[in-house]
Amino acid sequence: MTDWARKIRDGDARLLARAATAVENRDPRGAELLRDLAPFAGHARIVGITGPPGAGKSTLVDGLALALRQQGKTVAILAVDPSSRATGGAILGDRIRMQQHHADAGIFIRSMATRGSLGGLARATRDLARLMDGAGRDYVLIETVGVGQDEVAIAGLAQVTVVVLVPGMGDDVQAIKAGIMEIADVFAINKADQAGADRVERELQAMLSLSGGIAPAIVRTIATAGAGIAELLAAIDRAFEKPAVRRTVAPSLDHLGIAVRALDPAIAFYQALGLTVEHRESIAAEKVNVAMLPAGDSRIELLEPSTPDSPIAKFLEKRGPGLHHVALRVPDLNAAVERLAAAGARLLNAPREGAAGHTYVFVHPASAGGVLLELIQSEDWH
Ligand SMILES: Nc1nc2c(ncn2[C@@H]2O[C@H](COP(=O)(O)OP(=O)(O)O)[C@@H](O)[C@H]2O)c(=O)[nH]1
Ligand SMILES: [Mg+2]
Repeated sequence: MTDWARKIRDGDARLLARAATAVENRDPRGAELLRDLAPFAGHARIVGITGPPGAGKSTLVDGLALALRQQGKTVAILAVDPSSRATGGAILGDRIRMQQHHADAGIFIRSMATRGSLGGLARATRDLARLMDGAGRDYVLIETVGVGQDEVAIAGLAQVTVVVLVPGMGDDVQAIKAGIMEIADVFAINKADQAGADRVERELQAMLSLSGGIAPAIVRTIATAGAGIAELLAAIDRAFEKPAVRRTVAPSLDHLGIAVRALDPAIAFYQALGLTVEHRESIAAEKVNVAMLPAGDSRIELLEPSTPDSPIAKFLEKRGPGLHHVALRVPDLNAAVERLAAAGARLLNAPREGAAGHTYVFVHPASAGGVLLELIQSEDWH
């Protein structure tokens, strides 16, 4: 782990801000940091707050952040506003609130309005959420304008999503239904101080009664007065207790293992492409020499047999050089193994500990689409 990653784990907020910029700018050091912090993923509660412009999302997020701070929780706020892409600057409201929270290192705020394409914005948001999670923030609040499909994709990063509605939306409730109603775990009817809150709630109830399934909570709030914030936070936390909630981050590609007859020429090839060797090692127990080359968020692992009876030598004999295995990092290896076993997959070993302090299992190619699959979980990954 780099010094940078260690300091961020220790809670250095200034470094975290610099790291966020590196990640947003897709600086290679940002990618390296995300890899270093990957073992700590899965801690944060990632909450999406979405709804039409002006609904009071930012005000609600501020209220939630303050309530969480009173509970001693650390918070990261990521405000995504694709609609103000053209303005070229931070969102005014967000700039004001950045000043308001400035003195509190327990609240990290980053607003993103001008990151080019929506795809880029979605990616930056995802990476920043991973950074905040890896850095140990207890809650990551992602504020997005819920209008189109891409915004829904950004909201899809969240484990629990709050959809903010306001009085006077009338038929808009129907319009919003198309995209974001399905993803709501909690509805906040904000601006409940204004006339029409009853009507929005009735329409919402009517719509939800038609849809079946587990009814999302509905909470009325007056964000500007701080009313209903505690109830909203309680509803969010309750949503995390539902079994259906994606409590854990989705698996990510840790590395691709490529069997080669000789390391050096293979390394030379990938170096010519611009990759660099992160480390080389000989693993006597597995009769293999390996070189790890980071590529973006994942890595290429070159494997060379170190003895004639090495499993890699056998692989080369049978299949020739090429893709040997795919390694996915999973947040909870035991849970993954349970699910796979229940699905009838062929596991090649019980979870066991590797040299680098991680646990892993191999899944037979017959179950994994023809390629050997390695599932990895880091020691300190909860
Ligand atoms: N009357 C009333 N105004 C509110 C409430 N919540 C937010 N506002 C105001 O609505 C405007 C938009 O709020 P903002 O949080 O920036 O909305 P966002 O665009 O959804 O982030 C601001 O002027 C807020 O002061 C509320 O509960 N009641
Ligand atoms: Mg806002």
